[in-house]
Amino acid sequence: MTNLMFKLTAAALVSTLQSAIFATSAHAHATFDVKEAEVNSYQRLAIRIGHGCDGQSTEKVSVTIPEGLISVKPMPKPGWQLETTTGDYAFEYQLHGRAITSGVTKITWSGGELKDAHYDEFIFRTRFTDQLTKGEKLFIPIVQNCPEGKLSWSEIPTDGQDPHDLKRPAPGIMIKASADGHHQHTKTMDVIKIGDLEIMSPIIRATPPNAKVAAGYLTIKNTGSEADRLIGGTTNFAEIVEVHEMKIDGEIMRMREIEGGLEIPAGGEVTLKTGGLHIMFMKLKEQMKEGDTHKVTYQFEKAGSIELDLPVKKVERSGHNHNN
Ligand SMILES: [Cu+2]
Repeated sequence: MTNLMFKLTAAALVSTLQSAIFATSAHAHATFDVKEAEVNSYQRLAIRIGHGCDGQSTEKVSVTIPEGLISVKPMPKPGWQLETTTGDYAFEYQLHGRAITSGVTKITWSGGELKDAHYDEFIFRTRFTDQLTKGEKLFIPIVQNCPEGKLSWSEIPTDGQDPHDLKRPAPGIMIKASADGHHQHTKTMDVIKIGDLEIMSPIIRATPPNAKVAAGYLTIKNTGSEADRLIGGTTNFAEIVEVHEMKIDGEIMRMREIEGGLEIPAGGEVTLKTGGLHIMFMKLKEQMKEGDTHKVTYQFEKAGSIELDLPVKKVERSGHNHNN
């Protein structure tokens, strides 16, 4: 279960990292005014730039918006040119009954002058979706440009890394559950057994027309005494079926195949869900329409293969528990 270990370690490092930031706040890094945010809520975030690059003025500040933040609106700043880049999200979000599939992915304020001796804030508003993992820190990379050179606040502690080694940490925001607490999805699905494994709530996520990929989610419990691995699958509606994880790579949130498959530890349970581990159906041959079912064969290293009839569902993000 490398991925979960990574997350736990990263979470453990965060508090240390936090104190490191405070300890050196005299040489303030690029930080946010806000330290935590609830999912399914709008938040105003101010990027605080505490110094220039080696005495030089800052003339450009840009922020890369990670997956899971939508409805991004930057605040214009007198004396600075504002520019946004938009792009497709990896996932589809539901907001007020509408599907949101793209939006601002990068904001740049440029052409101004913030002297090394001065301090300023760069502000944007965004919605934190419940695709974000609660209890973990979301890192938001920021790049600060000066006439000669730049500072890239994009380092993220990885498994086993001492956060004190990070010279340029990406500022992070702790993700909290929404106060109404209604978004937990109930696990009342039928349990499908294969060997020592129990599969629950396997679904395919509905896609917009012409989508090239679709995601699949499920929970796998291992009641045996040996670890097993989900190594892939096959289906008629997509050419490739892979098990993916999400990782921040430099400044970009990327997904990639888990090499060697996803471990289901003995006595453990692994949930593939939005924003994290997922099955990726690639080179889709048809649209995944809500209400349809499709046959998919999942393959485990020890338990073998199992063919399932998977329902296509719209994955809601409204924060309430629809009859899922
Ligand atoms: Cu993927």
